[in-house]
Amino acid sequence: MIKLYDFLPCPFGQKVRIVLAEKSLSYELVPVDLLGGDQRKPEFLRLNPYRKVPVLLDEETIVYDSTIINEYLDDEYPDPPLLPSIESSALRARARLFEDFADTSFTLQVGQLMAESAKPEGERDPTRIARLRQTVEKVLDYLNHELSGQQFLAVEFSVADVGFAPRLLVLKELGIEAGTGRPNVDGWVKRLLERPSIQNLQGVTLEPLAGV
Ligand SMILES: N[C@@H](CCC(=O)N[C@@H](CS)C(=O)NCC(=O)O)C(=O)O
Repeated sequence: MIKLYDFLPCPFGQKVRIVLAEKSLSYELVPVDLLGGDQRKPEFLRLNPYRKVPVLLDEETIVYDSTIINEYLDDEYPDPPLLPSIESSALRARARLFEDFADTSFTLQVGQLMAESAKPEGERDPTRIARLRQTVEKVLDYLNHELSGQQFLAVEFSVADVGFAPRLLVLKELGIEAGTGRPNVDGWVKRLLERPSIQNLQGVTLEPLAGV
């Protein structure tokens, strides 16, 4: 039985839960209370010395970091595949580049915007909010360009799309209309929302891990 150590609002854990659902893999969810400091307990540090969720335990195999977990799941449970075929190295690289780009240039920035927007009015920094909003809008413009003529970022649905899904789901609540003026993003988001793995994702909320 697979175990997933996770904190439901974590967007990186959400990436892994989308992949587990896409592959119809059953698993036990082991909650890690990040707000209560569970990640610093010795028993958790034995699983992940970096003190972060998600961590996947598959029999004897321990894997951490959402990107590496999702690649492990695709290697170990290849059906349905969530990376382009092994013959298409260039397309596999494109999927990996977009997954990395989602983590480093979108998810974190949306998280910062969530954190800043959640502050009481007097403590909020409107300049920072405007800057973060502009960054997110620029990423959406770029995605709109890259999605031209294709349904998903690497032709078929893949880990690249999974990488963006968790934070795409909160944009509306932050007042950002991803699809407005971006027809390719609009179609893409609609296609993502048709997938039960994304529709039924738990923990999609602006609170309480607003800063991550
Ligand atoms: N690169 C990691 C990032 C994981 C991460 O940042 N997890 C956050 C929660 S969303 C965490 O566990 N934070 C705990 C801490 O920093 O104390 C991944 O993709 O899994």
